[in-house]
Amino acid sequence: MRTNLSPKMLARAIGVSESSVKRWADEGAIRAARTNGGHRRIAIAEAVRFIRRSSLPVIRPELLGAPEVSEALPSGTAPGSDLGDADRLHDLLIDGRSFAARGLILGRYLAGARVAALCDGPIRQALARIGERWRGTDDGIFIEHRATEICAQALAAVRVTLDPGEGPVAVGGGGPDDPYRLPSSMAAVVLEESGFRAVDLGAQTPLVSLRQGVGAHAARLAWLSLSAVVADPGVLARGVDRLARELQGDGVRLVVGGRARAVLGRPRRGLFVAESMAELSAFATALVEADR
Ligand code: B12
Repeated sequence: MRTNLSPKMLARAIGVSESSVKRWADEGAIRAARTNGGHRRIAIAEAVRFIRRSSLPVIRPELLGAPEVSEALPSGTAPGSDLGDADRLHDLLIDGRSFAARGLILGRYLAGARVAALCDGPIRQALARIGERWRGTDDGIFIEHRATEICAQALAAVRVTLDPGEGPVAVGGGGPDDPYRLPSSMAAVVLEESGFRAVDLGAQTPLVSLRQGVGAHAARLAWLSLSAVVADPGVLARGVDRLARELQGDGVRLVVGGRARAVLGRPRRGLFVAESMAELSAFATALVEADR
């Protein structure tokens, strides 16, 4: 993605006249800065925010610095045309077509889909199908690694377009001994879309390191993804309990999710156990709004 655009480039990308874009900028519908020479410049995060909110289709994604979108969605990014995305994404991931797979996700995002919906929908479903395909064999491990990397790239491409400004900080990661990297990076992008500045400590984060990260960044929210089946669920559950109590004492909310979240057993004080990225998004948005 580019860092900023002229009104002419944005106009051509979305198929409107340059004068319309200039008028929207002057009316404040699009925030634009001025160069030393007095020309309007629109930050890419602002252009993407405007495109998504206005539901305008992107006709020439390459002008936004996202040529992969035309590869995946040759007819443009019309909103609401997402039936069958999980199947398409699955096929692209199986074939290792990273450019088109990234384009599909980025295109849906530009068309206005919430990050959480993309994560809980096509990405989760496509990967679940990939997991079923080689259940009980080692044959598909390279495909699983490659598919994970492609989805991580797509999430990173979405993330560079988000600008949470001076929002509160959230810190999180995957559980200790947990190799799964996507759930935590999804949480980071979902939180950035909700207005948090997210610091992702990645897979295999010891609980004590998560605690340190929260302190170092004066975070308001912490997340933990538990995806792997662990050798000693009791140890993990007690560790999360202690973490939740400590964070609660500091006024920090802890959200835990992931396929293995059931190890935590009964509901615990100071802990929000969520099933999906949509729940995380709703929780985070409410916190940001309460802080305003
Ligand atoms: C990719 C993959 C791997 C890769 C991971 C690469 C990496 N660096 O990330 C590798 C090859 C390492 C791997 C290893 C193994 N895997 Co694996 N793997 C997968 C696969 C295909 C995708 C995982 C993934 O990233 N999914 C995408 C994520 C985002 O989806 P999700 O975890 O469901 O998360 C969603 C929600 O749970 C929620 N959520 C998650 N975290 C959080 C956090 C918060 C705060 C919130 C609010 C919500 C939330 O939101 C997400 C989006 O909706 C899954 C299939 C599947 N169903 O997911 C199998 C799968 C998980 N693996 C499985 C198995 C068996 C293994 C191995 C044992 C294989 C082996 N023979 O060694 C090892 C074990 C590793 C371990 N220590 O646990 C099984 C697990 C079965 C079970 N009993 O749970 C699965 C389900 C495949 C299957 N159908 O059999 N795997």
